[in-house]
Amino acid sequence: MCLNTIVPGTERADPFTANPRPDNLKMFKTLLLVAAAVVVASAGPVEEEKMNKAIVKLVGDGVVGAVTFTEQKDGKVRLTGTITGMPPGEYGFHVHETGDITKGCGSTGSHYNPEGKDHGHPTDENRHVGDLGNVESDSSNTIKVDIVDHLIKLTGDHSIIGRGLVLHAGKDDYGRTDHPDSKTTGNAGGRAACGVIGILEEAPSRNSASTSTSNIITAISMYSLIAILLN
Ligand SMILES: [Cu+2]
Ligand SMILES: [Zn+2]
Repeated sequence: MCLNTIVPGTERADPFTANPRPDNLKMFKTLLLVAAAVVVASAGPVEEEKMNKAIVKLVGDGVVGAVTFTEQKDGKVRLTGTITGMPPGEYGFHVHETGDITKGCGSTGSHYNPEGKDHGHPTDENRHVGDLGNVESDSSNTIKVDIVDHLIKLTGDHSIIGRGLVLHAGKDDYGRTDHPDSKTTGNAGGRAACGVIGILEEAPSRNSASTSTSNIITAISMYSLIAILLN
């Protein structure tokens, strides 16, 4: 007896080909594809991209302020804030290597310098990561901080989280004078105020970003598979 012989009444009923009404089948296929498309569309990240932020409270003798660090989409970090109590003038502003303020601003170490470079201006190639230049105090003894820097980071290499932010009592010479401290500290004088840079807001980790990417890939694969099966 031939194995291929179909005994009447035992044919497997194919839900598509067995359907006597092709209009219903077409509608069923369309609905299935629409449902799959909805899955693909909803797999994408719907949340607005959240950026990392950090904050530091600066405290000194008669000097007080707060500075917020915000990651920008171009990878740079923007510093904004207000510091009061400094007489009019320009003052060196640096990230120092440690967040140790147990002995006041003096224990925050040197300028944060992971690349072993010389002290410089923020736009110099040869500069410490922590070199943020000078900030200026106005006639009402107020410093409005608004700096965008391309070297300091809030995550990974060059992260300044947990380090110290120091406001000096003198002007930073950007490593451009003959003073013996010019190439190390910018001869910016004493430390007028400082604080430890801490996390304010965290962006979702890279892991969850790659998870949502794999969700999209899975959804698109499923959509393609369903489309192929229905044709
Ligand atoms: Cu400094
Ligand atoms: Zn420096």
